[in-house]
Amino acid sequence: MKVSALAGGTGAAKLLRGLASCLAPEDLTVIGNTGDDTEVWRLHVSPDLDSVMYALAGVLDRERGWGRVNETFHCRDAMAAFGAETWFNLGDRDLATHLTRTAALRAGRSLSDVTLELTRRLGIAGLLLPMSDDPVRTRVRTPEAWLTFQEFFVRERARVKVLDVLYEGAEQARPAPRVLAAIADAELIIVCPSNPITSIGPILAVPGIREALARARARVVAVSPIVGDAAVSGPAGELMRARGLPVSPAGVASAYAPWLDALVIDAKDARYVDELATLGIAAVLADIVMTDAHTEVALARHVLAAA
Ligand code: FO1
Repeated sequence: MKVSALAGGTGAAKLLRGLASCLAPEDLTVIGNTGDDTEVWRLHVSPDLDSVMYALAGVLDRERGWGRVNETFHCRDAMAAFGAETWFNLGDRDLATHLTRTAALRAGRSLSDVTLELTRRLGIAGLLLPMSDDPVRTRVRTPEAWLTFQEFFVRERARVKVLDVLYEGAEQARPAPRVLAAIADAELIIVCPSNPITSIGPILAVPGIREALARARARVVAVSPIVGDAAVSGPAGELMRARGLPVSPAGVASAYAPWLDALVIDAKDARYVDELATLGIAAVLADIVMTDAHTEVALARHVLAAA
């Protein structure tokens, strides 16, 4: 079955690892969020693309959920000694990714082109597509200032009040090559258990992507990143609240309602089944908290069966 998945970073990486072990490798296409992209030491970093790429290549640090396994941070420490900002931790092995990507972009190549090269060199047979080759940047408004996503998430540890979120550049952005075809030609579309506002939101903000999802012949199945009234991990709850969405599986469903066919929710959240039905969305009950390779594969099987 040809599967296309919309993905953020850490939560998505777990489900994608599970899916990759159930599908023929070339049957998985991932459309990744680039709203989190940032510049560190003049290097272009695409955190969500990298988390997905490292997960599919089997080199993601499972404990941190980002960066490479067996990582060291000698360069960061040396940069700190020179007075550089080091709140965003770039590992020594990880630096090779950002150096290669930045050099390619400066030479005029596109983000999708260099992402293809990086994934192929890491032995990934599936396709990882940035949502757009044009810059889209998520900004988070706090009482003090507008922050970049990484300032909010890493520097401030998501501990500040959120008043608003916007996707700078989205209106002018075009879907990257093959993104619309990946949605149109898929036999199943999966929305990974990622933050609906800052991981999936930027993808949906690229003109043409929402419309392609609404037109797609494949079923669209999402996995909730929310269990009960809280995010499985990260600041999804606070960000959904800031955007006026209830922090619940029903809030996730309403963010995706016009084009979503089914939402996989936690077995403990059966009370939301009827509310989802009123939105035209079928609820699928499963154990959605992934804690190890076994639960990643189990959830992936459940999602494929739901299709
Ligand atoms: N997340 C952190 O919490 N702290 C970090 O220092 C950090 C560094 C980092 C470096 C490269 C990379 O690809 C990701 C990194 N992340 C870090 C993860 C990232 O900021 C977030 O997980 C995503 O943007 C949210 O999906």
